[in-house]
Amino acid sequence: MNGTIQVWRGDITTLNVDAIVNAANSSLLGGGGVDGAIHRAAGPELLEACKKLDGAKTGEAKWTKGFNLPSKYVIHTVGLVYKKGSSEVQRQLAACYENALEIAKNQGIQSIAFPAISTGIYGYPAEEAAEIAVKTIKRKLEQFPIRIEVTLVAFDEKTEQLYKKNLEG
Ligand code: AR6
Repeated sequence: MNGTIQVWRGDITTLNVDAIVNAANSSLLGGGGVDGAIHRAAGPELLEACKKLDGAKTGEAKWTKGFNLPSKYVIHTVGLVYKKGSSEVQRQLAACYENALEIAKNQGIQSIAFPAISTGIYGYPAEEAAEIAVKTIKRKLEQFPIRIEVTLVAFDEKTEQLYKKNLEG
């Protein structure tokens, strides 16, 4: 694996990394949850930059600068609204992590922090989402051309424990 994966609990908007990932919706024009927190902390210039992105589909990722955030970039990815029994959901959630890391590779980003995409308002079960996040990031880092430090940001203790369990296993 070319890089490291660590777990950190707290507010992603405070992290001093090259890029933080935003769990956005397809409009890429802001919302609640971590999306709202990122827009508040980055300031109004972020919304202006997002307006130029022309939205994104589920699983896609697009980037902007971080403006007033400590991080240089924000990588906006669109999670999925969880549907029980859909075989698409695992693939779509994995695509969020893969496409965000693809941008990191192309932009020469050396440190990136992810929130637990889709596990809030979009309702993806935390256990399964943590497993997919860890598996997908590990697989992607096997082929990564440069070293990258990945931080999995947990906003609550349950998510923190799930990440730790999956990283050990
Ligand atoms: N730092 C880190 N993690 C956070 C923060 C924060 N400041 N705030 C919330 N989380 P959610 P989704 C966690 O709902 O499920 C928005 O309206 C939260 O505890 O933010 O992908 C968008 O515009 C949870 O674990 O995103 C979309 O419409 C995780 O971040 C929709 O919500 C994701 O929760 C996306 O829903």
